[in-house]
Amino acid sequence: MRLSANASRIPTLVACALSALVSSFSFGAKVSDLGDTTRTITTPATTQGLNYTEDLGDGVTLEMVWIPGGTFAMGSPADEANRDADEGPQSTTAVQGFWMARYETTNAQFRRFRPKRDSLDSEGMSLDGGDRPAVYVSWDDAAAFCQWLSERSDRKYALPTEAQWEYACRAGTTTSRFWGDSETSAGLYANTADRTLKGRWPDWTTSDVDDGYVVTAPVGRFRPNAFGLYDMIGNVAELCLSTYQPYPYVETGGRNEPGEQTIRAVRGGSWRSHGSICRSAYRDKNVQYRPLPDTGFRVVATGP
Ligand SMILES: [Ca+2]
Ligand SMILES: [Ca+2]
Repeated sequence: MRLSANASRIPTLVACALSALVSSFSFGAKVSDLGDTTRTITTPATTQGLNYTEDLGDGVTLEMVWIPGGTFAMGSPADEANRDADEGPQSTTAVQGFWMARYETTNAQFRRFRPKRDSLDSEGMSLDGGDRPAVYVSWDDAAAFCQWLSERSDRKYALPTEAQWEYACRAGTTTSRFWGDSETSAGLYANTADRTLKGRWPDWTTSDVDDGYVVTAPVGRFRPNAFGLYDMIGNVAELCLSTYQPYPYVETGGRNEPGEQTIRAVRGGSWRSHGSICRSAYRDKNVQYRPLPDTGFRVVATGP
């Protein structure tokens, strides 16, 4: 991986982890950010052999990307623009390698589990297209989907922990977004509350960007991050396995255990989110039984 202007901004510890992380990547493509930085996005090459596709039947598949393990600075630095207090303190967090779905779980995928389910609409705008992310999915619904997947596979599926989610979203970056720090570049990388939405609902508070979508977009329409993951920021906010607890993040203490009526972390912002909160470190939360029109999920997997 060729790091350009941003290299000097990466802390030593993270840089070492990043170096180990990307040592297996064999090629990259230079991408110019419209904001304040230019950086190099790498595409996993030698690790692509670890990627796999799960056949869900009826022509529906689930594409899984290998995320190499590493260490990263979790949370946002105190001087990050629009930072919320719950994003700190930052802590060095280790993540073992795992697979993550390349896309948010779609309605077509979820209907292989619950054939009659419907993602409904938002004020007359349909959310139910087969290639759009499933919404009005509670944490309990998402966990049940993971259990169903695990039973038909030799791998164990789950929702990502907050550490897995943020590590995967950042993909080696320490900027506020995986594309840099620019809020106005969001239209290239993420579906957020933009001018398109304001055109439909003028009273909404939106960012001065244009991504072309009022509500959910079909998955994979925007640029991916360096791991090849799409829509990590925006489109639908993503349910995590982790309960919503103060930082520093630790794996122990029941943070990632099952529960009932528990408040769970939700990450990445959505089509309803202003760009100021569509950042890698931003944390939202929701009680696990409540379905919402802008909240969905993607799965992770471990196993042979
Ligand atoms: Ca939008
Ligand atoms: Ca998302």
